[in-house]
Amino acid sequence: MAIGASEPSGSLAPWPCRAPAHGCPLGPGTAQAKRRRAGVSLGQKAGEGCRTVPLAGHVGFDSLPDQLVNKSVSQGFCFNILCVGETGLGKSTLMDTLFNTKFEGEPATHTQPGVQLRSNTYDLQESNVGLKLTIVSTVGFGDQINKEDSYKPIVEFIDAQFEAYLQEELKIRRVLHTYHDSRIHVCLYFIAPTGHSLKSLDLVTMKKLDSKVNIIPIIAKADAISKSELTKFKIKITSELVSNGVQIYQFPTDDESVAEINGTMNAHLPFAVIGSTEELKIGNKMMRARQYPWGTVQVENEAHCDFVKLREMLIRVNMEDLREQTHTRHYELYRRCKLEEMGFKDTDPDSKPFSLQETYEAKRNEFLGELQKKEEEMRQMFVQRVKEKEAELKEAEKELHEKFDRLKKLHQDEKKKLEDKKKSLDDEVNAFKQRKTAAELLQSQGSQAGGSQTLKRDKEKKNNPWLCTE
Ligand SMILES: Nc1nc2c(ncn2[C@@H]2O[C@H](COP(=O)(O)OP(=O)(O)O)[C@@H](O)[C@H]2O)c(=O)[nH]1
Ligand SMILES: [Mg+2]
Repeated sequence: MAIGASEPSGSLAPWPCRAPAHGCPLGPGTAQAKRRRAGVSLGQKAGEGCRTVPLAGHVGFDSLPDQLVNKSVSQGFCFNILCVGETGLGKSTLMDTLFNTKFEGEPATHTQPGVQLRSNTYDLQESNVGLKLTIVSTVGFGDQINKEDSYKPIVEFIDAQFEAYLQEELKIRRVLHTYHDSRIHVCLYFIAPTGHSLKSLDLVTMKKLDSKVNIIPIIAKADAISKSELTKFKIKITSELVSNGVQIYQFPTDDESVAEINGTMNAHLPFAVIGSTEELKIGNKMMRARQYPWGTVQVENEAHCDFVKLREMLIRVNMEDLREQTHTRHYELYRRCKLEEMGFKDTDPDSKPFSLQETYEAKRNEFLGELQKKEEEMRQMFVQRVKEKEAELKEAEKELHEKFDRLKKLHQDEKKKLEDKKKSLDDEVNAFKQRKTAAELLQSQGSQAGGSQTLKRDKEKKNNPWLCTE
């Protein structure tokens, strides 16, 4: 997407562009960056013991800054903006207005269950300078009943970008010059034009973010507030930020070329801005403006709002400082905390320098010691468990034996009882058989005796027919 160069139509003069520092080859070489980053002490150290010698003629290393400019221009730049603010405060509109284009994107709804961050990257071109611009916007911010954790996804997102950069930096084969740096360079914090005071959500969120990102607070939709109210509102916001210890980004005043304008602009914070994608014909010029039944608000008119101030400060004057502060202050803090958390230190307990190698060795030994200790503990635990299991098994075996013995005895008793019973039954059967044999014998004797008597009676009946036998 190509964007044409736009001249500031406000009264601010075009300031000289500040030289880029980190993350691009331009940084380390520029006099400005050197002065600001390394400070005097480093310069003195480097110069110690060196003799200044005059040159008899032109050598050519005075072209070094040009070489660096050419190199970084061919590589291109990247800039990442985070817009934090309630839904509908004009974040998307302001981005379109700032970059004089229409970034695609659907307007967010107020029905989000939580806060999400939506990130879009665009390639922009102005003259021969390429810019990879990432715009991250909060979706659903301020739309929930419970806003206690609304800041968390934002903090997590910023940390995730630092972590990704740190991981790239720690790689053996790192490619930082082609790496897409997604660290947030500036957070535009959109304050609702209430004219009262900051909401607690705004204070809490800014407080949580101030050590992680450069915050520029802005009063959104400034056309909704009168001039006198706006002055009071700005004072109120500033005093609330100070009393709550919220550190907002200050435009740097240590560089002579921009010290004056930056100093003046610091006093104008928070900027009151108006956004519009609508172009209206004012006089004989087309201008971005908002039209109302009672008149027209011009976005780029400094008597109407601070939009031009914001654009100049953010893009034309301090874009490189924002990038540099992100790297040297915020990322450095994240990196330090993270490495300390991992056990890395610069000095030993006696404040002697500790090399990375030594730290690694110490950490490795500590880890191995811990591993051995854990192994020993596990071994002990295993032996203990085996012993316990063995005792349990022995107990179970004993119980089984006892049960077996009991059953065996029971069985023997039963068997003995049955044998006794069988014996008595056998005896009974034998006695019965004897009685039966005796009875049969008696019966057969009886029947023989009965037969001879009948014969005798038959004979007597023949001889005496009148004899009655019954
Ligand atoms: N009055 C006024 N309305 C604005 C301004 N900027 C944006 N708007 C309007 O506010 C509404 C929401 O804007 P949008 O950019 O989608 O808000 P976002 O949800 O914060 O991205 C749109 O109707 C815009 O036209 C402004 O500066 N003043
Ligand atoms: Mg939006």
